[in-house]
Amino acid sequence: MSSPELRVGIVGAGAMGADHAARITNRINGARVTAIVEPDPARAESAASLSSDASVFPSLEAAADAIDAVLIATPGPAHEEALLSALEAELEILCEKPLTPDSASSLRIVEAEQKHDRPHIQVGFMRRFDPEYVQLRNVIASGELGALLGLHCAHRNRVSNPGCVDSMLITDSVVHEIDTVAWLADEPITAVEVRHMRRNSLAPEGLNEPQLVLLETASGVLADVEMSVNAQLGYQVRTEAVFEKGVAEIGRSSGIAIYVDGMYNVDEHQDFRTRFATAYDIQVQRWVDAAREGRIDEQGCSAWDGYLAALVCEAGVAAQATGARVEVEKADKPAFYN
Ligand code: ISE
Repeated sequence: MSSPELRVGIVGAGAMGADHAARITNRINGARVTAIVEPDPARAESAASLSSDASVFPSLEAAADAIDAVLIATPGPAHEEALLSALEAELEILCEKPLTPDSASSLRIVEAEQKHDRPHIQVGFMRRFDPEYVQLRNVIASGELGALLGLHCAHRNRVSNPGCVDSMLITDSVVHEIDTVAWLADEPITAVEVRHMRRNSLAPEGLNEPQLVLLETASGVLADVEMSVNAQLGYQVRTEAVFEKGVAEIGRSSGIAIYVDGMYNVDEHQDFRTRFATAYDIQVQRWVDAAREGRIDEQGCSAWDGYLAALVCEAGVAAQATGARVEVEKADKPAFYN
């Protein structure tokens, strides 16, 4: 049976936290934002003003009486502290990707979670809720096109974020393909290799990209990911899946099409918040529905899957540095996550 409306605290009110505050207030049923925990007073007030029920608190502990659940949207390095304190308070948790920035801290989270009666953490890999990704996963699982052989993925950002360095192409961006490839193929990624394309001279000095990342799964499905963070053209995320009997494609530009002056123009996204707006909405709604029933959503990314993604990222960063194929450290899934 569902509990009354879920009172959600948002930790971290930067762009993503504010986006989620507006989403929960305007589009999600069964939840309201009651607390904002954010050290920057202007950001905190601005996010709190989006909901008539929200107050600003100096810490998660201080907000404890006002919330049943927490949405963590701080930068990755602050996730561990927030996750541990939310677990301690037995809150339901949606944590923006990545779970934490490295596998050692992710393992600490997984160990702390297992001290509870059931999983409480969902990691915000929102592509699992994108309708086209879901359709593709169903096609793969149905076997109607035969076995899945490989995937061609393109992940293009318009311009890189300030401070972006090579390793972040893996840990901040390809981490999405790392989660979705394992989820689509329904098996773990076992090895990673990274090559560099000819360098884009429009990338900031020192950034060596685009990169071509090869993800290999346990049964030999090979996913090639073109990762460009200065693609200029807008924001694109596309996947072509190659099967024994055919090919499936998702992520085509689908904005308004204009035919004029001998040209055919289709609107393109500029940012992941619009490209994946529907996926974010569905993800948060399903998280809320599950949390009100005292469980995590089975389609979402568990803390265990978040830990596996951290292990693959580490192999990826090592592969970037060496140019060699790097195997991913094996990890046996605890029964707690079955
Ligand atoms: C950003 O943090 C995201 O998560 C986006 O989905 C991704 O496309 C982008 O590369 C990241 O910087």
